[in-house]
Order: sequence, then C-alpha cells, then structure tokens
Amino acid sequence: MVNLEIAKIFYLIAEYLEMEEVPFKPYAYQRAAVTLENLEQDVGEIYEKEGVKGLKKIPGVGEAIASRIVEYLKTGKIKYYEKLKKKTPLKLEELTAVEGLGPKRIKVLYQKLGIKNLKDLEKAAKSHKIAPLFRFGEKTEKNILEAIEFLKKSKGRVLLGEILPIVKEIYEKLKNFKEIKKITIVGSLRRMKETIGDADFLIASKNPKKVMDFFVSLPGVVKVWGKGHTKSSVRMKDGFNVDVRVVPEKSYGAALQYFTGSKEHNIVTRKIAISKRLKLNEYGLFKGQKMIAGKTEEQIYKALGMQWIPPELREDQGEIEAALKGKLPRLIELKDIKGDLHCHSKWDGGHHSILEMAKKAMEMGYDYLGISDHTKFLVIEHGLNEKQLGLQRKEIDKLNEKFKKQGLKFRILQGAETNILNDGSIDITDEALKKLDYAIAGIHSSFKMSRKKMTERIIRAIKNPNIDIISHPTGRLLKKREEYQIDFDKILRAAKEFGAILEINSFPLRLDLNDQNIRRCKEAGVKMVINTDSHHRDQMRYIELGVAQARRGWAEKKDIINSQPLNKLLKYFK
Ligand code: DGT
Ligand code: CA
Ligand code: CA
Repeated sequence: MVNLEIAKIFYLIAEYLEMEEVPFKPYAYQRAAVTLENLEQDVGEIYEKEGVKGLKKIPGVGEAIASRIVEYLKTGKIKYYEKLKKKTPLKLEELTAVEGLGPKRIKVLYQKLGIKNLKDLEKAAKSHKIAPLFRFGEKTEKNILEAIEFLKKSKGRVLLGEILPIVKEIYEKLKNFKEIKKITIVGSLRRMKETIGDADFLIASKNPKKVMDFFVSLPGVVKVWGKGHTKSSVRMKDGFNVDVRVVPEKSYGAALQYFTGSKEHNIVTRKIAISKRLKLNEYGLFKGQKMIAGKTEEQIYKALGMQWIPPELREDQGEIEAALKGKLPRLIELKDIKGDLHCHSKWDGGHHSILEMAKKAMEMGYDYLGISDHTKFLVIEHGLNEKQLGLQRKEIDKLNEKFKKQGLKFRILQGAETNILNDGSIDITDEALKKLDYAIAGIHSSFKMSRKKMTERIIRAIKNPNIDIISHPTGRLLKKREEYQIDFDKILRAAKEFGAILEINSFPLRLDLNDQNIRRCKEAGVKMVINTDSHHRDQMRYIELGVAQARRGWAEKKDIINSQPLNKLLKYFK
C-alpha cells in the first residue's frame, strides 16, 4: 500500500511542478509514480533489505526521488510536496478531476479568481467569470460546468482498477488471521462492477469478536463507523469504506449469495423462493423452520431450481431466466486469453522496449503480443510516422527470428494505434498500413462532434480495408468524460458488415466497451478483442479487468478474437 501512497504524492508533485512550468521534472515524477504503482515489491521492504542502493535499482528512481521515498518511509511525509502545497494552497486533486482542467489552467483560475476547490469553480463558472479569462472563453466555461455535473453523478464511487489491488491486500491480511475460517470479497467487487461504492468482506468464524478487533485495527483504517459481532464498518485512508460481516459456517453459502448481490438480483431470487413456499435470507433457505440449503452457494441456486450463476452476471439482466432454463452462457475466462494486441513500447514514449514487453507477455503465458504504438498525428505521444513504422518492423522481425532460433513459439505482431481524423480518414498512408500485421484506429481528438458526424467518422474507419480494430470505441473516461455522441447500433451494423473488431479496453479509467455495449456487440455478432493499452509492462495485468467486463457483458470465448491461437487470430484481420 505504501507504494500507492507515494505514487499518489508523486503525481501531485508532478502537477504542482507543471503548474510552475518547471521543465522535465514533472515528467520524472510522473514516470516514478507509474513505476511505483506497478511495482510488485513493497518499497519499504526494498529499503529495509537493500537501503537507498536498492531503491535506485528501480527504473526511474534516481538520487532525488530515492531520498523522497526514504523520507516518506521514515516520516510519513514529503516536505518538498508540503512546500509546494503551501505555496499554492488549493485542492489539486479535486480540480484536476474536472475533465479538461490541467495544472496550468488551474493556476490561472487560482491567480485570477482565487479558485481553490470544486465549489469555487462551480460558482465562478455559473456566474460567468471564467469565460472572459484569456484563453478560456464561453465554450470552456460550458465544458467545465458539464464536467462538474458529470463528476457529481459519480461522486463517492471508486474505480474498480484502483480499489481492487488495495482490497486484495486487505484480503491477504485477513485471510492469514487464525480466527478466520473462510473469507470472500463480496458485493460489487465480486461482481467486478466498473466502479465500487464500498468494499464488502464475508467471513466465517467461531470467534467474531476477535475477528472484529483485528479488522478495525488493520493499518490504514482511519475511522470506525460501527463495530459489532456480526457487522463492522470502517473508512480506509485510501478514501473508501469497508464492511465486514461474520456468519457461522453453516450459513456461509446463503450469506455469500445475499451479500454478493446485486440487490436487484436478490429481489428476484427471493421471489422465486417464495413461489416455492420457501424463505431465503442471509442465514439460509428455509422450508418452515427447517434449513434446506445454506452451506454453499451452489446448494442455494440448486434448491431454487437453477444453475449456479457467475457473480458478474448477477444484475437481474436476464441471468435468472437463463439459469432456470439451464441456458447460461459459458463465459470467457482469464485463462482463455492468448495475447494482448494493444501495447505501447518505448518507440512512442512507453516505459519498455519491445523485447521487454514481449518477455512480460511470455511470463503471462501468452502466445503472442501486438505492439501498437501511436502514430504521427499524436505529436505529444511521440507518434510514429511511416518511416519509423518501417524501422520498427525490422526490429520486430529480428526479435521473431531470434525467438524462432531459441525454439520459442512466441510471436510479436506489428500493429499501430492510428488516429481517426475528423473526416474519418487515417493519419497513416495505406501503403504503410498494409505492411502491418494488423491496424487499430481510435479517436484521440475532437471528441465533441455531432452524433451524425461522429458516427460517420467512425464508420468510415470501420470501412477502411486496412483497419482491423477500433480502440476504446465510445471514448468514455470513468468519472471524467461521457461517451462521444454516437449511434452505436449503426456502428455495430457497419462493424458486422465490414468485419471490424471492437476493442474492450481494460485500462482502469476506460473499460470501454462497457458491459452493456459488450452485450449489444455480442448480440449483433460483432467480434471483440480484450486489450490492456499498456504503456508499462506491468499494466498488462489490467487484462483481468477487461475480461471481467466481457463476462459482465455475457461474452463467450468465441466472441473474443484473442482467445484464439495465432493462426486463427490472423484470419480475423482484413
Ligand atoms: P456498491 O457498494 O454500491 O458498489 O454496491 P454493492 O452491490 O456492493 O452494495 P452494498 O455494499 O450496499 O451491499 C452489498 C450487497 O448486500 C448487495 O449487493 C446486496 C446485499 N444487500 C445490501 N442491502 C440489501 C437490501 O436492502 N436488500 C437486499 N436484497 N440485498 C441487500
Ligand atoms: Ca459494496
Ligand atoms: Ca457495503
């Protein structure tokens, strides 16, 4: 957890430095933050074992950054950050959460209008004080208000990808406590919903009191909302609540079913119980006074006359009807994934060389990896031009040769994440596109077009015989940006007709396509690919999030092209 804490501060330092227009340094802190976020080993442990020397072995960590890490480990604070904060005392996290507001604009707003937090910002925008500022204008002011509205809607919910690693850590700590016989993460986290209200644990124990004492004294607990023998609730310093429930073992399955939810799903299961003259609650399934099921979840569903339902489906979206008929889909699984087709390398400013990315992909048990760096329209992302793509091809060919000689089955594919320009054309020549193994196209500019124009723009890319995959097809950013205005059904029809594949982007902020669109895509018979969009090799683990959304969208192995071996995969490309 300490890694994430320091990463958070480093991101903020980077933003403060950017505000001050300090050159290069913000980038260094940002890089270090990404590295820390993805580091498997705890920096505290590294420091304990190997000292500053050990810290400096971490890529992106030099003398200065290492000393900041040590300072945090020793004092829980970083003075440099405190100083920056004092100099410009505003709620940076609150303000940068507003889509379209970067550190530089925030500084102008602070200096000219004294805006320190979200409330100030909303007030200023509503009384039209922002539009007259140099380089702001009416449109920006309107966008700011829209972004604030959007932010309010999602308030209090945390991204699945942010909370999951922290909750897994808490899970490990609890699991190792000797009084705990069984423990499961339940609630929306077990269902892998894209955002989470609070984390829920279910525990079986003979000694609830000891369990609760241990739970409320876990490191990171900053407030205890309530503490009893069956239920306790705390706030973590990472900014979310955790509920714990302790039940006797004989009720564990019933409690699992109940606390996994969703509430909507439970309402229907309970009704079915009633229709069979049974009673279902968190303690069991009862016929009169007699408990007829309760120890396992499977027993409960079976006694209700249906198949066991994977948690990701439990949203009352038809899963109960399907389970009653024995017609649940066989959902895609993490182990079905054979490769990742959307990864960035050092060529476009990512953290790792193609070889390093390939090694990680092999470690993950993949058969192939698609390198798809940005292309030239994205100047700030170091997008590649046609000539650079040609050079990259040579590097990839060489690596594949080497793998072959070593007797490895693994293959690197060359893709590219090209840009769909405003008129739907692509920023790379057809000739260069043809030389790639496959090509991705995505929208990275002009997000606010009319519905008609945006739909036409994407469809033109879908029709392009050199484009195989559309990345993050709806453009939404969780808690930040709505989808583009598009006619998704029309896009699906075009994708079906022209054989384009839609991406399920696993990046925590995106999860795009989302669960509902995945289901529409599957029903339309359009193929999908689950990618991570990794800019750092350790981000490849985000695949878990994409697979979970695919499951929530009822996707099966046959719907997902990167569940296929290489020879079959290649057939899906135009
Ligand atoms: P969240 O926390 O908003 O992301 O969503 P959940 O689903 O984790 O909801 P939460 O934490 O309020 O409750 C956990 C589960 O407990 C929920 O999915 C179903 C069950 N549950 C809670 N309250 C009720 C209720 O009033 N009725 C029923 N049937 N189930 C409930
Ligand atoms: Ca919850
Ligand atoms: Ca809860």
